[in-house]
Amino acid sequence: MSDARPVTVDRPEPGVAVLTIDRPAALNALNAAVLDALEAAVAALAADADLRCVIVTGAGEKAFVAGADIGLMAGMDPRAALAFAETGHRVLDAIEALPVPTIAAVGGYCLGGGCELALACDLVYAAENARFGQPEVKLGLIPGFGGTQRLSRRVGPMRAAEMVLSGRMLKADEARAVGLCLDVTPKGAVLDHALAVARTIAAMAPVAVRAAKQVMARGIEAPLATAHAYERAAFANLFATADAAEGMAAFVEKRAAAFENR
Ligand code: DAK
Repeated sequence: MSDARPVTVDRPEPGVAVLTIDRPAALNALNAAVLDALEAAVAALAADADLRCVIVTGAGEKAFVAGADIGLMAGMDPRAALAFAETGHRVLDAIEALPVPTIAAVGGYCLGGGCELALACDLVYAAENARFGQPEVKLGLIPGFGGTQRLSRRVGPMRAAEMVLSGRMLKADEARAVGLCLDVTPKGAVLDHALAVARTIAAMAPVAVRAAKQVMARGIEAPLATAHAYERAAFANLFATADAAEGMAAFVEKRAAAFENR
């Protein structure tokens, strides 16, 4: 609950980690302590071979994350702001680069740096009280943690422009309609929903899930022919893994597969 431990890491079930931004008194706003704690937690998760899926969420029902900490930013000069933006980019890039799937479980406000945090995750689910937005222009700012770029890629340039230029907040249903989130759950139920998806992912062949994530992430930034080459190579490489042999053998033998992550 306290700023002394602004990010908690739980392991509710094997292979699944839940990262909780835990600063509810400030609607989980991202200050330096939160970003540092997030960076350390993500670095530890990146090195965990037993990990299958990561969920990112915010403490309390009122907010996922209401943005970067405005009080902190109010005292910054351009140099400090650049350092802050670089830290934010580094942390969100590290989340995006995690080798396993990441899921944002969004309840309440998901604004500014919070929306950017959700955008760094592979999947986003929202409770019906979720509100998504990039309201930085109201403060005389623009998104500083990747929002001007990741948002366009996820929802298309015109919808992103509308959000970034007007600061308008989207309710959960509208966010789903534009592709900013997937399913919308009742209030308070989004973490359980994310856990169910994480459980499903965790039951799949780990080597395949990691390969699929990597190929999709690299491919989207590459020309199509290059991206197809990534896919062919990764597909072929899986035939050298025990898990692919096991998965196909289990299907042929009509039994459940027992994957070993190798
Ligand atoms: N930062 C700091 N504190 C925040 C906060 C935030 N983003 N959002 C809320 N809080 C704090 C409030 O100050 C309040 O604290 P106390 O007064 O109780 O001490 C507490 O959380 C509860 O908030 P409210 O009392 O305001 O709650 P309401 O239900 O009335 O309103 C709200 C909820 C989400 C509509 C409202 O709090 C709000 O408008 N918050 C600000 C939302 C926002 O503008 N978010 C975007 C932040 S800007 C960059 C790097 C990064 C960025 C930009 C540039 N560079 C370095 C270039 C990113 C920018 C952002 O994310």
